Amino acid sequence: KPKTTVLDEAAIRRALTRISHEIIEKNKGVDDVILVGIKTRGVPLASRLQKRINDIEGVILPSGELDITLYRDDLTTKSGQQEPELKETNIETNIDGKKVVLVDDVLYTGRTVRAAMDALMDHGRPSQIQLAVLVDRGHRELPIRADYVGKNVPTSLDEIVTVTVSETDEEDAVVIFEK
Ligand code: 3GP
Ligand code: 5GP
Ligand code: MG
Repeated sequence: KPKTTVLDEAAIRRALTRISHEIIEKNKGVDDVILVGIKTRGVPLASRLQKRINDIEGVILPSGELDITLYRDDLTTKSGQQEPELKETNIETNIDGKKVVLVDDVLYTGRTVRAAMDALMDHGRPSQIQLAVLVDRGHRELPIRADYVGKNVPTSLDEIVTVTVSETDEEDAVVIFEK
C-alpha cells in the first residue's frame, strides 16, 4: 500500500513551536489560558505545547484531558450513524472565565470537537474555546474550524492519516496511507 510522510519529526517539532507562538500571540500572552488534550494523541501534543510555551513565556499553563470515544467498531464508516461520546474528563482547574485551547491530533468531521465542547460547557463556563490540531484532513460535517493548524492535509475519504508520537509510538510522524 502506498504511503506518504506528510510531517516528519522535525516538521512536527517546528509546527508545534509555531503553534505555541501563535497561541501566545492570539491571546496577547497566556493569562487565563488552559490547555486541554483530547485522548489519546491530543494529550502528548498538549503537553509538548505546554513545555514550548514555558520555554518561551516562562509560564506553565494549567492542563487537562478529555477522553472522547467513538462507539463504533469500523472507524472507516463515518457520517453520523454513531456520535462520539465523552468517556472521561480530567480537568482539575476551574475553567470559568478561562480561555480553553482544545488540542487534538487530527480534525476530520468535527464531531469529536463538538463533543469536547459539550463536555467543557458541562464542566464550567469558559470565556473562549479555541482549537489546535496537528493535522486538518478536511471533510467537515459541522461548522467547526481550527484556530491553530500544524498542517492542512487535503485527503480523500479512502485515505487514512496515521499520527504517531514518541510518547506512545516508535517515532514522531504523520503518514497518509491509501487503502
Ligand atoms: P488517537 O486516540 O491517538 O487520537 O480513534 C481512535 C484512534 O484511531 C485515534 O487515535 C486515531 O488516530 C485513529 N484513527 C484513524 N483513523 C480514524 C478515523 O477515521 N476516525 C477516528 N475516530 N479515529 C481514527
Ligand atoms: P472527527 O470527529 O473530527 O471526525 O475526528 C477527530 C478525531 O478522530 C481525532 O481525535 C482523531 O484522532 C480521530 N481521527 C479522525 N480521522 C482520523 C484520521 O484520518 N487519522 C487519525 N490518526 N485520526 C483520525
Ligand atoms: Mg485523536
